[in-house]
This record gives sequence, C-alpha cells and structure tokens, in this order.
Amino acid sequence: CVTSQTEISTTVSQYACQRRTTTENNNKIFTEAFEVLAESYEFNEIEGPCLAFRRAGSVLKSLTFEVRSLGDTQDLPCLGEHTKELIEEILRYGRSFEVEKILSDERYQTLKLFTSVFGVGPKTAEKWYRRGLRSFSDVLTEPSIQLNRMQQTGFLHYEDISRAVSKAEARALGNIIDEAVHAITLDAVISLTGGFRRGKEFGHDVDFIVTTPELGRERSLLPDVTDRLEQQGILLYCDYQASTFDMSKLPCHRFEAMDHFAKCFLILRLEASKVEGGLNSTEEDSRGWRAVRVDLVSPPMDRYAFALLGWTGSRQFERDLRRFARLERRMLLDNHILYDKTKKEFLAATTEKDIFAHLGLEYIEPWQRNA
Ligand code: 8DG
Ligand code: MN
Ligand code: MN
Repeated sequence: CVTSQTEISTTVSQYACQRRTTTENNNKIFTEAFEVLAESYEFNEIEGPCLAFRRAGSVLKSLTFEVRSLGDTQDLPCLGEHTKELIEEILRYGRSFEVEKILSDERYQTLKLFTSVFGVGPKTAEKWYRRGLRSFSDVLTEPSIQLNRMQQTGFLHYEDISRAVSKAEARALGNIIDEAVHAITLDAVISLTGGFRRGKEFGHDVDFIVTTPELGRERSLLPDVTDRLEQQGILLYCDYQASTFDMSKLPCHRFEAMDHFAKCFLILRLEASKVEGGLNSTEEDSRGWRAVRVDLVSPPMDRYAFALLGWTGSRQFERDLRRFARLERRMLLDNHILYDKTKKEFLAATTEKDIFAHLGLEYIEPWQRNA
C-alpha cells in the first residue's frame, strides 16, 4: 500500500543541497549511530564507508517524519546494505550492538578523547595511541612529547572549549567583534556564519566573516582586529593565516579543504557580564569568564557571497553543493568562485541566491542547511 510517507520519500534527492534540513532531527537515534560508525571509519582512514554513513545520516536528518519501519526507508537515496542492517537492528532492539562494540573499544575511546583537544587531529592522536598513551595525564607526563602552542592552549582551556557555546554567548561575541572592526574602519562589514547562522542553539565555536568594501583593505583587517583584542586583554590565543588568495590561479581543479582567504582561529576571554543571562556553565563558576573558540575569515568583498556560502555549512551541505555542481552542471564551486567548465567562464555573484540560481537550484535558506 502506498502511504503518504512513501510519497514524501520518493521526492528525497541524493544531494543535500536539494533538501531542506532544519535543526529538528526526527531520527537522532539512527543518525547518532551512523556518526559513531563514520567516526570509527575516519579513525581507521577508511574513506568510502565513512562518507557513506555521513551521507545516509544526512538523508535521515532531512526527513519530516520518524522512521518506524524499514519500509519507511525503501525509496530513500544513499542507504546501503550496512545502513539498512543498522536501522533494522535499532528498530528491533532500540540499540545497535555494532555501535556499542565501537563505543567500548579502547582505540576508538582514546582517539575520540585525544582529538577532542584543540590542535590535536587524527594523525597526532594515532601517534600518541601507538606509543601506548591512553589518557591526558599519560600525554602530559610523557617526556618525549613536545606539544605545539596550539595543543598547549588546547589543554590549558580544555574544559571551557569543550563546553558548548550558547546563542547568547555568540551574540555577546558578535558585539565584541563588531565593536572591534568598526573601531578600525567605519565601513566594516560583519556577518555571523557557521552553525549559528543555520539557527543552531549551541556550537563548538562562533564563526564570523569580517571584511570591508574597499578591495585590498581586508588584507590588513584581521591583524588590526586581533591587535585590538589583545590590547583589550581578551585574546587568549591567535593563529593568524595571511591571505594566499590569487584570482589568477583559479579555477583550482584539485580538491582543497581550506580556502585562501585571510583567517584566524582564536580563543577569546568572554566576561559573564557581557552575556545576557550569563555564561553557559553547569556549576557555579567563580571566575566570571570563560574561554571561547572564535573563527574570523576575511575575503575580499567581491568574493563575499562565495565565502558566506562556504562558511555557513553544514559540511555535508557544502560537500553536496560541490558534488552537485561538478556532476550535474559541469561547474566548479569553492569558497572563492563558481566556474562553468563548458563555457570556460567564471560566474559572478553578489548574493548566495545568485549562486543557487547559477546552479539551477532552488534557494535553500541558511536554517535549512543543517544537512
Ligand atoms: P559548530 O561550530 O556549531 O560545531 O558547527 P559549524 O559552525 O558548522 O562548524 P565549523 O567547524 O565552525 O565550520 C563552519 C564552516 O566553515 C564549515 O562549513 C566548514 C567551513 N570552513 C571553510 N574553510 C574552513 C577552514 O579553513 N577551517 C574551518 N575550521 N572551517 C572551514 O570553508
Ligand atoms: Mn562553527
Ligand atoms: Mn569554525
């Protein structure tokens, strides 16, 4: 029998950029299980299945209904054998034994713990694990380990940085950055991006685009901003990467995870008094401040729309935008440009809507990009 749910699911696209995904996830029980598997594959550098589980999770996140039987998933894209087995297991037992086995695995637990430190990626975590280290105190008391400045800061502010950033905290940081950029140049432009632009209640950091309409001026903006934050005594850590952006070297045909704009990865000291309703802390915190991760990126104004689209995420949404552009339109999309390989020309855009229109995609609002 054809249910209304099946009718809805026949219209689900394999591309996240053709789905509307809000922060409301009706299938958490499945998507959280998929994420554990994806992570476990990631730790073992098995890329295919890792991506497959992320894609499957993303499809389930977009559903406006809760999956209650395997039949509910029959017309959905991106669900393979393994994912269906997992769904079936969870439907039957309310949990997955495969997932539980991973969660109790020592290697998984240790890599998960180590990569939760700011500045520690899967490679470093793996190295430490192979040396027999299993806990933070193992790492911190091992004489042969030299932590870099990022990792030292990561351990120093571990508790604060691990605690989620609230919307109120993101707003307070927005005020601080807004004040700083406008003190430097009156025509500064600042936009909230990343997860908070997608309407998330909590984030692991706060992401902003800051720039100025004066082309070229953006190159010195971030150093000026961080100098000012330093003078204010709220700059706890700053990893500044100068712009390597060069329009004449584009389009770039090989895949690059990072863009070439000037950016900085910061840790700021946020005073409780600046946050409406106070800091997001569980127990009474006598310090009256917390450390927070903030990312700033500064593209030239004529690249603004591409940077905004790229930094708004989610990562899965971005991946599928690029994949859609390449496979369905013979176009190259990244944080800098949209290039039509057939016409051999760059497509101009001043807004995100322009980019969706060039791609022949219906516009998806930021809060619908939580793929
Ligand atoms: P969260 O912080 O709330 O946990 O989620 P998020 O805001 O979606 O994640 P994010 O890690 O802050 O990344 C936001 C977007 O920025 C994401 O779509 C990827 C994008 N991004 C780039 N380039 C770079 C880069 O060089 N570093 C980082 N960290 N993110 C980048 O496009
Ligand atoms: Mn973020
Ligand atoms: Mn970020």
